[in-house]
Amino acid sequence: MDYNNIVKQFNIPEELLDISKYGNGHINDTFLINTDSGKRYILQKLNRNVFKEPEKVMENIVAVTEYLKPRLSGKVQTLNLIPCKNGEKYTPDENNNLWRMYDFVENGVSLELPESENDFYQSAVGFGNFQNMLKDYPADTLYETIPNFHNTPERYKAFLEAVEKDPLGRVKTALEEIAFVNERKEFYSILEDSHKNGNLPLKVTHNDTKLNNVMLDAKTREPICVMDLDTIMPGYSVNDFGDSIRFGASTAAEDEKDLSKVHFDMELFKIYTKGFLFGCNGTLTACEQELLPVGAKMMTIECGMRFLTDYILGDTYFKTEYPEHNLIRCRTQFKLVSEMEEKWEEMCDFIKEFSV
Ligand code: ADP
Ligand code: GN1
Ligand code: MG
Repeated sequence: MDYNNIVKQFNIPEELLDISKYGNGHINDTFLINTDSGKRYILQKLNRNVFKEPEKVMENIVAVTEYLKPRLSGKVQTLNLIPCKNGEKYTPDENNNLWRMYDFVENGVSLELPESENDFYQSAVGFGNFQNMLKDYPADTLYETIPNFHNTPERYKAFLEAVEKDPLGRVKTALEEIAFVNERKEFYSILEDSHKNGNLPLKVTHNDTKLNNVMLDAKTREPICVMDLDTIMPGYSVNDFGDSIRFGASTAAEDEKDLSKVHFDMELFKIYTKGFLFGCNGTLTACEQELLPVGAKMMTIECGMRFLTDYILGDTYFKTEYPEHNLIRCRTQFKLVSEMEEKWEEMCDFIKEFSV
């Protein structure tokens, strides 16, 4: 790949010094760019298989980041997209891959697991504040760039189709996991039903609130930038809460093979709740608050279901490092779901107590 030529398409005064793979995202190809002035940039190859309409993804990102810029306070930043010299938001390469560039957010850390309870609390403040800053943004002006992204009943349908198709004969290696998903099918429509009944509002949501998608200040550990804005779309706030719990309130990595190390940590759940509600600054409705535990379990089982679906279909969506990677990932999610079910009352009681 002629990275020099790609970098030359962007409107920056510097020359490329070196380029290296960066981060742990499952979707795009991310690179860190060092330049001759010392200024650093992020260069990303957009995943065209995941983002079928990249123009719309970029329009959402531009619209939201431009909206946020005048509303930022303190050290909080938003992603800053670097346009191409021809004014476009991304540039194609000779294989028709699309590349975009951002300023590198300096002096921060992006974590795979919280290093302290405070890290997790601060990530919650960051994502809650993000929601708060966007509370008046008209949700219906954003494109739905991945249709039904967190529509769990639709995800369940896709899962059933994959099991039915079984193109690689992998179903027989995941029977227990498949049963786990089927046993919980009544659960999947709770949020969609609540929305249809007029209770759960559609808002502007991030939809991918993993810990590694928020940058914390390297020194103070306060949130400085919510990143990975590809999935900004209308959605449910409880899912933004839930996806963070799924990833961060676990005692182990998302792809830990030893399930005895994987636990849902109630303390981390409580800490995240406090930080998120603080960051949201009163913007959540009573219904949204009550459904926070449902959001946590929904995102965890949905993500497990998505990993399992991808495993069955041959790992065409998430990046994987070995053939069972998605199966291993789905197992950690289901272990967390089981423990959430065991601690369900405590989760709900805490939310109730904390809300009054
Ligand atoms: P993916 O969609 O593949 O997850 P991300 O946009 O999340 O891609 O980028 C992957 C990782 O790269 C992030 O988790 C974060 O650690 C890092 N990253 C992304 N954008 C920036 C940025 N502008 N500045 C610093 N780090 C970034
Ligand atoms: C993907 O892009 P990344 O790695 O931040 C995925 C999320 C999943 C997550 C699981 C666009 O997030 O929905 O929850 O992996 N993003 C997309 O780790 O599908
Ligand atoms: Mg990411």
